Amino acid sequence: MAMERDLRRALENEEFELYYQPQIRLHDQQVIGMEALIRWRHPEKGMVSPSLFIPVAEQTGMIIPINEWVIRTACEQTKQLLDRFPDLSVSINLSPYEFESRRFVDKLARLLADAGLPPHHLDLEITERMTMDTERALDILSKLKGLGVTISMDDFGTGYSSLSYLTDLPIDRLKIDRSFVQHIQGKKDVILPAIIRLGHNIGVKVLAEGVETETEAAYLQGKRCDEAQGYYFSPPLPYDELVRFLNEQR
Ligand code: G
Ligand code: G
Ligand code: MN
Ligand code: NA
Repeated sequence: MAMERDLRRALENEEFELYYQPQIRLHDQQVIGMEALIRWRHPEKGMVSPSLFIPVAEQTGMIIPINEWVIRTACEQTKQLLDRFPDLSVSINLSPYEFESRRFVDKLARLLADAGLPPHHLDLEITERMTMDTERALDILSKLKGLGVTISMDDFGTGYSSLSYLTDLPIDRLKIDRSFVQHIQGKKDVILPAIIRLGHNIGVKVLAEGVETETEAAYLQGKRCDEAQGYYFSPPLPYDELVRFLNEQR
């Protein structure tokens, strides 16, 4: 497959780059971390969106070396920031393939050790879809938690699973999907406060994604949402610009 060859070459030629979107704690507006988002600077096509190549990478198995690169790079770059910003943590998006791989826990431990990043500075984003088999998810998640990393449930509210499983899973944070935030001014207003309360009732932090306006940020803070991420605070930034953003915040 042409795209698979392209992806392999992209890794070898260092065409991938990580962007980082800051995550803000609402009550004091402090940056508490950032989500790493991969970008592909294709020599002919320009910037290729991950929504185009991640599915191909997953089908071809190229997701394994690509995400190894993502984790290594995110850990190394975050490690470099800890001297100046000791409380930061970096979130990475896991794909179902690695989540289910028996070797992933060992690999993650090795990547953290290689980078010298204390594990509590790494957050793994999983989706509801990955936890449909609750027993299996419990087993994998408890091993990952055993390393000392944290777990976030990404795109929360868009999945198919029943809510009953949530209390059983050792997760640290719900990331509310941006589709709920976009409805703040509309009729679905009841959903957001309900999700925030649900998160707090099961003892996890709640982050709202896709916050684009001051009105949305203020509303969420009023509803006691813990954290937020979105264009209102910052788009995903190249590493150098992230460093600048962090320095300007202090
Ligand atoms: O940043 P952007 O909106 O273009 O990302 C599109 C999608 O690609 C998002 O759903 C995001 O979760 C996913 N994505 C971004 N970076 C990675 C990555 O490193 N690994 C995986 N598996 N998915 C990613
Ligand atoms: O699925 P995941 O949540 O990992 O995807 C994150 C994606 O959301 C990234 O591709 C990022 O570019 C995009 N994104 C980040 N902030 C905003 C925002 O405020 N509005 C919109 N529409 N998209 C956003
Ligand atoms: Mn995400
Ligand atoms: Na999301």
